[in-house]
Amino acid sequence: MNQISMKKINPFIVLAGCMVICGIAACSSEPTDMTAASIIPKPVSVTATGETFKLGRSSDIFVREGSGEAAVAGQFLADKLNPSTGLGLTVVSGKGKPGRGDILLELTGEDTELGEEGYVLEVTSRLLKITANKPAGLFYGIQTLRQLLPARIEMKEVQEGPWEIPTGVIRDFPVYGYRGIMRDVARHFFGVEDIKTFIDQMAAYKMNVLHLHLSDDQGWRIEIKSWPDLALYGGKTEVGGGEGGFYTQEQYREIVEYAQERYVTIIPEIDMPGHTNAALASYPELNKGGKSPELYTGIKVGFSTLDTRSETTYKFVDDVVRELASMTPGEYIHIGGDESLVTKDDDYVYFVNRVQDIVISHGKKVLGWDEIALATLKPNTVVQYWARSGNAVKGVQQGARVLMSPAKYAYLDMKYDSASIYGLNWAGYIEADNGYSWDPASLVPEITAENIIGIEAPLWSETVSDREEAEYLLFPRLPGYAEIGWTPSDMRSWDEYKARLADHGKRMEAMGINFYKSPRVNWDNR
Ligand code: IFG
Repeated sequence: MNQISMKKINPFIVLAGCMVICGIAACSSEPTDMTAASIIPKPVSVTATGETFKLGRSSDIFVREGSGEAAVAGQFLADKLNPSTGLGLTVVSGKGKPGRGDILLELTGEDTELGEEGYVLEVTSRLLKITANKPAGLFYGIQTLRQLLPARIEMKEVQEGPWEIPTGVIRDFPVYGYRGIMRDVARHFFGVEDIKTFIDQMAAYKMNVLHLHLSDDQGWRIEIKSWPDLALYGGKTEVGGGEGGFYTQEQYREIVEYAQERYVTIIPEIDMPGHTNAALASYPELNKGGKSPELYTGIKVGFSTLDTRSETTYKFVDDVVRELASMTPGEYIHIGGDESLVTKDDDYVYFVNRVQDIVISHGKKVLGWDEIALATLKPNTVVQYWARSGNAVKGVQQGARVLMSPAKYAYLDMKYDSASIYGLNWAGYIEADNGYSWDPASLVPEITAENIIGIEAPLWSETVSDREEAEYLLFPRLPGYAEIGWTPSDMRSWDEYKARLADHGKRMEAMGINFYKSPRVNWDNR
């Protein structure tokens, strides 16, 4: 056997050889394990095939000839990838075949299990393909694609490459069709740009409903042309006495359109008969006795009520609902109904029954806080469980579906702990793990999965007045609610999720989100 004698081998050659091999090894730090990617919400199934797909200068986004909806999705993707990659990706419609490094977006419509929001993401070393039945599915596949790329993809200025994605197949679709957040723009007003920024943030986590709490004791935030002083006077201030504000109908339509482009449905809430001081202060004729109260800038609740036995009140409600319905493409209008502590029970029930008929007469369905279950619910009315499960169960017994927003687990205005800078604590503290570790379908025994339309996490704004303060409470808990709404509960555990959430710290930073660095998460993932 021709043994190579060790004394003949030059040590420097051995060293050089090792460096070359290490060099190759180092450049092969390419991502090849798709199951190691930190995707939130966790997809239903991920299969890795162990190679790497590379986006490069020659990459394009292909859509089939004539598929306008796929082209819109493609442009959304290009607008998200180009600023940080500098690759100048363009959408190519119909001409030629996708080549190495291209992305293909295709509406197929054959995979019933995917429903309207599901997608399949197939990545080989040559091609990245997203297929779906409906455009929303393409949109959600794109959100997953963003999370398969390094966090720096979310930066607004050009970053160093490479832009590599592990190969494999993801099949994914949501558990609940209603995955929502509520923003209270009444206690403190948040302008159009803040709301648009938030819509982008929630859509990145596949959430699809934004409930806007547009009126309360402290402010009326939407222009109603037939009752102009509601916004002009009732919108003049806010908690703490600041300048308040309101959305003109044009601005509201702008928000609705921006949301629709991101598959987010806007649900407007006019809270009544309680929480109505701003409206009562704007129009004396709305008050029993014809005298208006002062504008209110504190944070007490339960002290106001509309005059539920006055026909002027129902003309007011009909005018407001008509104008709101005419600029709201979504199927629901939220009528509030919470904490009507100075409304007599029979007056409250009479009011809720009549207001349901008004909303339905304008072609919309009713959503309301769980107290509305004390009334006779119309067939499509949905009860939003926030405080008393007994009310929600009364709703189920009437055949209503339930929107799960249990304050103890889902109220984003609850402090993380006693040291939190913002937030309240009447429902208890909600750290990142508490907000994640619950299952809507087993929280209340009498409320089962088929009774549940979905989940919503409300951010009441008594203690937050601008985007950074709101983001401190919204994140990092929002991704957890997104996952509860999307991913089967038997696939979820805090111990596994918290490592993925930790990886999203860099992603939230790149998105400019002022998130709370919860000590329950090992953000350095070391
Ligand atoms: N409850 C009130 C909100 C707000 C909240 C703050 C509901 C439905 C307490 N009603 O939650 O207006 O004040 O945590």
